Amino acid sequence: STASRDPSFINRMKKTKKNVAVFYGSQTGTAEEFAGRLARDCIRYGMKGFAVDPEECEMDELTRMGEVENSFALFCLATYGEGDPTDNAQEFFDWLQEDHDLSELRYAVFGLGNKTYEHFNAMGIFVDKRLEELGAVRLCKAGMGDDDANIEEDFVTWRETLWPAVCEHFGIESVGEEGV
Ligand code: FMN
Repeated sequence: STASRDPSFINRMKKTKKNVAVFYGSQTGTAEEFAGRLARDCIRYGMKGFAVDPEECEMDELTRMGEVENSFALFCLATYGEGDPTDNAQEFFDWLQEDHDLSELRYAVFGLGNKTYEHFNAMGIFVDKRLEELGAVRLCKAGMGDDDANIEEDFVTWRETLWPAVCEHFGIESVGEEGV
């Protein structure tokens, strides 16, 4: 019931002065929820983020991230089936099989999975590695959430490594945070 959105996330970043795009590959909502929390975190560091469904935007624009100052992308990506992407990340997964110049992209990945599956976090691992191969700059080590144990705790722990790395990379003084 919503009007279709401009598929250009770069336009959206420019128009709304946002610099952090948080993409999620989610089937049952966990990755989407984490993405929303990361987007909201940004304000603490004087940045503006928004959560985006990769299926609803033109992922080819990852090659043009340099058009938005101090921009970066975060990816919360669940794995399903035989180590497959979620339905909404399938096209993005296919796009990553091709060659692209991602040298303007800075990124970090949090994978969502479950250790009882053979292909634990395959999607998160693949995207983290592939983006780097395509020239993107990794801001921090990928997080590997395991919902067989405590995925909330895995997420919170990873987030505590993400923001200091982001602040260091962009020379941001953290606002009201201890020990960062
Ligand atoms: N996790 C993995 O690491 N590898 C898998 O192959 C995998 N397959 C799954 C298949 C099914 C049917 C279900 C229900 C879960 C699977 N998981 C797997 C775990 C999910 O990735 C994990 O529960 C994740 O938190 C789901 O995120 P979402 O709520 O955003 O969809």
